[in-house]
Amino acid sequence: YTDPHCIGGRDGIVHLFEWKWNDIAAECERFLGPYGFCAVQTSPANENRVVTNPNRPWWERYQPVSYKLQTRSGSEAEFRSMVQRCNNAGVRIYVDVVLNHMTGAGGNGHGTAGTYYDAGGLQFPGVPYGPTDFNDYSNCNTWDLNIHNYNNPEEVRNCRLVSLLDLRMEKDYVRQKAADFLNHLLDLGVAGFRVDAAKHMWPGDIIALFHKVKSVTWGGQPFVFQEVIDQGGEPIKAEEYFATGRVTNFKFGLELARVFRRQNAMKWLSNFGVGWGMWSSEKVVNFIDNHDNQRGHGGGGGVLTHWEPRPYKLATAFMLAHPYGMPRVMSSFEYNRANDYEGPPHNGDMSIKDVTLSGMICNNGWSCEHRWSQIYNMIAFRNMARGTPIANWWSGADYQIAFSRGNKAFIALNLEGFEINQMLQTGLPAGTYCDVISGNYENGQCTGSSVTVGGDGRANIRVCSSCDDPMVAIHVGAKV
Ligand code: AAO
Repeated sequence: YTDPHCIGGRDGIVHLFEWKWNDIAAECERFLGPYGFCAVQTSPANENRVVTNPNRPWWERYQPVSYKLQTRSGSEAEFRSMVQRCNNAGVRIYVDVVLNHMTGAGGNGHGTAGTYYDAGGLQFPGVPYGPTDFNDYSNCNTWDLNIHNYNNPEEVRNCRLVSLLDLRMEKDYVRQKAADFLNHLLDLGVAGFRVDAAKHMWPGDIIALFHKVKSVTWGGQPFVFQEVIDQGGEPIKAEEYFATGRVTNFKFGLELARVFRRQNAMKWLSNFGVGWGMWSSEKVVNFIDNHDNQRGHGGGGGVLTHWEPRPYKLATAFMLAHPYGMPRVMSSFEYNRANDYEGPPHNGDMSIKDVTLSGMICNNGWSCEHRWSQIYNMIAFRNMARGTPIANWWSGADYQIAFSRGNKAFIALNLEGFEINQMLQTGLPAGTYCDVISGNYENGQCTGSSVTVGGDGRANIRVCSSCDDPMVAIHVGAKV
């Protein structure tokens, strides 16, 4: 379950948070395929509760009503077409799947596909699930059936996460319904899954569930990365989930936030990865921020986000330049930061707004960090550097580092109050290379600055200090 099924040496996921299926399909064709992204993580695809208080928060998508593929992102037909168009563009689709629970407790109504549910009576006829399909006082011992103590693994797995009705995944019937849902997505051509709230399911139940799950249409197990928030300090460990794939590495963004906020010297990054107490490279999906912690949910606080563009771009560039793990780039929408619930840009009828473009820039309230040149150019850097180790590590001062990826790519980053102006070994063949941070490589030319590497692999590397993007990155795919 750890193979991401990337096509053609690509690496790198972009989470197109709350995007509509038609917009994702277009983005695969016009941008993600040409710029070398491996895959898209989508928002949950199955029917969810329509929450009106607050009005249509982003988090309503984490309250399943059924496994019908009809949400504010689009219909099953649109989903199917997206998967086909993205696969044809060489871009894989990973779906965020919510298997741990159904809606929050209490109330009834109709979901985004019009299916009736009664959360008070534990009835979800669209699946169907009934009262015996949920955990209850027989195995959850808290007074209100909610999780209160993360130091008690039984409670975390058998009780309700923020009152969300907790499915009894020990039942074969429940596993089968979840597996049927995943198999349907696989039939439509998806390559993998982000498993929401995996920490709240027993590892053994997830293994049994995946025994019922088929291969991807072109063969091989689906790619699985499980959301397990393990930042140390709790008894549930991410490694309990390795049998069914990778885990989301929540240590990664926290550590890099400290470095790029100048709270921990950049030079210590020389052994970043396993050397920093993180899991092995093929077991992690890494990210600077995610849809929860960028707005204070899910262990939020402390991470860098697009609201702090300067350190955010540095941290993202470091993530993409570094060989450790599989990286995921967040692509956000703008919202009022006082309202952590605020949903995606919407029209008067609460339908989600289209993603529109002016050149490379997204409009209509979509932030599109993945279209920032400093980020997409580093995706190309990463693809070029694939399979090569870190070499030529240099650190001048506490907050000045440089390294190469074999003889394919080289990056230097500076957070000191003075420039880097230094002859450094880049590892690259002689030639002139575009700095892909200050500009692009277009029609054989650099639109930004360039770096000239001599026959001995050395180059005069200059990195500004008080500028917007104090880093320089070059690679063999952008040689003039
Ligand atoms: C909404 C309302 C609720 C209401 C509920 C039901 O907000 O008030 O009760 O509906 O009506 C999202 C939103 C929720 C929303 C939910 C359903 O974030 O606000 O609830 O949709 O609509 C835990 C889980 C983790 C989860 C995270 C949010 O372990 O799985 O909470 N993330 C996923 C999704 C997320 C989604 C769901 C799950 C549910 O990504 O978008 O929720 O499908 C500790 C624990 C973590 C725990 C956090 C948060 O973290 O370790 O496991 O995450 O607490 O409670 C330090 C520690 C760190 C700790 C952190 C915070 O940083 O190092 O470990 O402090 O204490």
